[in-house]
Amino acid sequence: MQPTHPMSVTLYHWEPNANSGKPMLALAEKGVPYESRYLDLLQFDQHKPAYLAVNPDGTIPAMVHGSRVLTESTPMMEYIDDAFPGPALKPRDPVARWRMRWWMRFFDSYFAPSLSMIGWSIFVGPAARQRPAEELAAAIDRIPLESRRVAWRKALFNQFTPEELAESRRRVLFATLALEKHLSGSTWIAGDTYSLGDINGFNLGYALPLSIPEQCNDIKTPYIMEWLRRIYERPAARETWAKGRTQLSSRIKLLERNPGA
Ligand SMILES: N[C@@H](CCC(=O)N[C@@H](CS)C(=O)NCC(=O)O)C(=O)O
Repeated sequence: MQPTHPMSVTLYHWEPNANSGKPMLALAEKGVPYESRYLDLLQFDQHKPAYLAVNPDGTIPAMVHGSRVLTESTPMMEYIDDAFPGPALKPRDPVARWRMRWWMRFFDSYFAPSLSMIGWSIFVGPAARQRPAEELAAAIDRIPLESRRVAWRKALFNQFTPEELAESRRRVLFATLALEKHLSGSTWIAGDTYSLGDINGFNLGYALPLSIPEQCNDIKTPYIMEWLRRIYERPAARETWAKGRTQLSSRIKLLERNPGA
């Protein structure tokens, strides 16, 4: 498809998952065509010179719109909503907008770091750990941000402490219960309208029923389950998750109402 906007959009991303999935789904909801540049996080593509020339922090996602480079997935989603035509992804009502941003702050600063620590300890670390130790040490040395170097070192060398992991699990459970309570009285994160808050929460939580099956399921969290399924049924979500290449994003199939149908 030819770009229909005056300035073309290129998105550097990994799987439709967590931070990468946020602008992917927001662009799809707005109907904005974009050039997709897939970076394999497990191959450390995000620390290679070609990408550091785009985002010197070596983190994904990054979006290039014309000559402008945008980073940070949540403000990037706000930019996408403001800069392009298409359906509004922010409610007009100030209270609903505040609520959307309240939840995005909670997702980004509390829920996501805890869930991410668990994901890095059980998926990213073991998946990337297959290579020789010297190669991994050299890969870590090339990471520009100190905070990401620490995360990688812990994941690759299995250094998350039992206390850290227990605290993350406690936070994930607390946040899941808070979300269930909220959705029991609200169709969408911001109220009556689908918004960036839903896009943010979906990217974070679409696989919760697999990550914490005892606590997130049709009996214990029926409102979360229904909310996840409603988002997955949106054409933009189908289109976005079809871009996934690994088992990470294919976990989304657990949201099919009629598996195998
Ligand atoms: N706050 C940033 C976080 C970006 C970030 O850390 N992304 C992760 C992937 S979800 C990443 O790039 N990890 C690669 C690495 O640490 O090497 C955002 O929301 O965009």
